[in-house]
Amino acid sequence: MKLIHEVRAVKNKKEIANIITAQRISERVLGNVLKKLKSGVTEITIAQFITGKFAKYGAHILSFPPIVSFGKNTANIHHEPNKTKLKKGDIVMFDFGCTINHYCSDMTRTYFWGEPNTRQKEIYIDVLKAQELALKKISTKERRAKIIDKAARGFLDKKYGKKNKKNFLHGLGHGVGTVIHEWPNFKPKSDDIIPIGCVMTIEPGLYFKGFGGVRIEDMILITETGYKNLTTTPKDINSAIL
Ligand SMILES: [Mn+2]
Repeated sequence: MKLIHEVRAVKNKKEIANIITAQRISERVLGNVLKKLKSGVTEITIAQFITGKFAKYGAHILSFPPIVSFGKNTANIHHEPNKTKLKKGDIVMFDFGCTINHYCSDMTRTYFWGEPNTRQKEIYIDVLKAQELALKKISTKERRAKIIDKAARGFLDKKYGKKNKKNFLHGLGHGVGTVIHEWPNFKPKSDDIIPIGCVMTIEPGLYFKGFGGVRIEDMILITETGYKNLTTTPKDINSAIL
């Protein structure tokens, strides 16, 4: 017999359509946000702008309170938007999503306000590479959560050494449905097998206290042949430089 969380993880067409609609609205909001950014604007102003835009587009219930972080605040994965002002050279992180008919979306994008320095750029490219490695693993029909997590984490561990144990504290991703974090989970010790038809996030990150962090999060649908990426917002390094 299948356990309830296993049944719930597999989405039907209608559920997937709701998640995709929620994601498209999020992408539209992110587009609005990028135009709204200017030096001196505060995180809280942008967070309120995000909530307002979602409401305007008919998404009144969000997946979770929007995360907006500037500069070194990007190193804190639990950062709550405050009066920090955007300034040239900052890393900028947005993590938000909304619900449509109770189904959530989830996305993170990291940007640079002005040309990034060498270290910022390197971290971004490595996080993106880690995400690509995980996606590549899934495209080979790998379904063991810990092996998929390892594809991304192994690469970052190798490059950033033991310190990385402190820098990539969260799992590689989680199931998304009527709640924002649901079974299954990409984690180093997870015994989960990812079923076909479930929606997962792939969200590697690197965080350096006092410097800043980068996380790139896409939402994917696990398919028979691999996966379908439900996130369309660009994430290449050039798109990340504002
Ligand atoms: Mn997430």
